[in-house]
Amino acid sequence: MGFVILLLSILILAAGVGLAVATFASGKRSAHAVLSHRLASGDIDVEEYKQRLAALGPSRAGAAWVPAVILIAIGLIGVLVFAFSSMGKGPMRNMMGGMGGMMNGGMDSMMRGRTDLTAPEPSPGASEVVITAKEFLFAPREIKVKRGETVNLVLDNRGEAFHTLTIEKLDFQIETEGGRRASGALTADRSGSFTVICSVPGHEEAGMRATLIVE
Ligand SMILES: [Cu+2]
Repeated sequence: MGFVILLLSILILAAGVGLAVATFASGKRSAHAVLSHRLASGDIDVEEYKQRLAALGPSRAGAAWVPAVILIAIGLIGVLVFAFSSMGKGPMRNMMGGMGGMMNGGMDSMMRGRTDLTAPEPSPGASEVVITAKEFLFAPREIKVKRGETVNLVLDNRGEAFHTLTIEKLDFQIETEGGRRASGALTADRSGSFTVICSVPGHEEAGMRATLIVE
């Protein structure tokens, strides 16, 4: 949009300059200019010049410049408007983009929990550990895996809402809409007890919490 305005302004500006040149050229050929020239070259004397000038009436040379001046003014204003608006655009856009990103991130995490975590694709042949999710719990509440062993964790979302199965300490998350399944390969390389939650805000507090025990 801004670019179109700039292009239009430049065209108007060019037209104005063109008209100014034409006005200047035609001014040189105007009756008044011819009279002045004839006076200067001694073709006519001052008396005759004055008589002819009076007969011609007032010069319109000034008025001839009006359209050119208007066009140039409009063109310049357009270019300036574009310059000013694009001056604010760089940082402005970044700011707006940042704000938009923040808002999107906020909205996203409201609806979808952690958006920065994923899980590797399920590993073919690995054993499956299915965890059922619904509003608002996981079942079972405790799962066990062996350290170093790859298992495919399956989130069976039997609820209505979007849920995640998130193990923050292992950077692991699978997620899915209600009524669907998601799975990912989990290889825990250290033993211990890890908290499993749904990362959608409020869901953990509502009861979507389980424990992964790595033996
Ligand atoms: Cu949830």
